[in-house]
Amino acid sequence: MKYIRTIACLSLVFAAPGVFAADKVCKVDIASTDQMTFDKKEIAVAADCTEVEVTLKHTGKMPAAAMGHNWVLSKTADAQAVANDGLSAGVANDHVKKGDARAIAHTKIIGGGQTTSVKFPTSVLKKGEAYTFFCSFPGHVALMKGTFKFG
Ligand SMILES: [Cu+2]
Repeated sequence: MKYIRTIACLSLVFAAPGVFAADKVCKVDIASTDQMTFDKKEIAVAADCTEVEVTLKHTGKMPAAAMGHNWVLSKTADAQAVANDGLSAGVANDHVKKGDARAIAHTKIIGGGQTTSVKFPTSVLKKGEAYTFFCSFPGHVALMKGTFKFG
């Protein structure tokens, strides 16, 4: 009986590191400005990240109504359509159409001096897929976009 219990304990010890090592939150910081720019053109997330936490900072002074920014992630093929639908979604919905499955992740819209973040699992991403991050505030997608790579 004692022997069996020892075996059970040992298998717990060996299984546990695998369970805890499975969580790896990878943090990404990106800044946005009153000049309608992001400070990054590319974000790369390693394949062993289980979650991504993106923190968006607005380093400008202008209010959200005039120079609001958010951070939206979609497949590159969907980016323009997600941005277009975001126009009519309005600022109350952070300029992302409600329930838009093409928007993989997005932050809220912020103004100068504010910071926001979004966290999402990498299980929603496919290695090798072409992703684009962008700002969906009306008129910003042309200047405020970049490449997002996973894997
Ligand atoms: Cu913007």
